[in-house]
Amino acid sequence: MKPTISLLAILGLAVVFAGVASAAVPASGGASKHATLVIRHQLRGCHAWSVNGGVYKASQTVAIHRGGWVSVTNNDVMPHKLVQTSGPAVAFSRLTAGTGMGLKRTFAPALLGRMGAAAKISFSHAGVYKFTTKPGEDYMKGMKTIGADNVLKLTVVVG
Ligand SMILES: [Cu+2]
Repeated sequence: MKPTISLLAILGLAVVFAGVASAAVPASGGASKHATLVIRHQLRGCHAWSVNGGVYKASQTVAIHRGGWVSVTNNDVMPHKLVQTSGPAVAFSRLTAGTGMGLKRTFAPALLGRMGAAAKISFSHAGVYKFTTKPGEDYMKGMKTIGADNVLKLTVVVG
């Protein structure tokens, strides 16, 4: 009987280890090198953003490999300034200043001040980073929305 009991014990341990291994994989299906976010204007809540073409929501979470990056494109009808609220220091760089409506003056890379403006946030350290945006004035008058304006939030988990 003894060998059978130890075999059962080994099988039990194997199940435990398999459980630990699967728990270590993020629900999103794993980290990637980069993620692409797009901010859009919408009637309810004024704006929302999507990750890699997914559902538009106010709050998003992405998992990124160390050394990876997140890009944010602003297609809203108002500027959005990217603001980091926690985590190690990051570097913002401009992908494009945008070509459509928006600010006539020059602006820093973290300020997405024209329609189509895009910036890249690079992550060289592991950690949990949090961002929000500070919206500016509408580019044109008469934009109607329903409900309070969404506060855009982004959590980036870098491993
Ligand atoms: Cu908006």
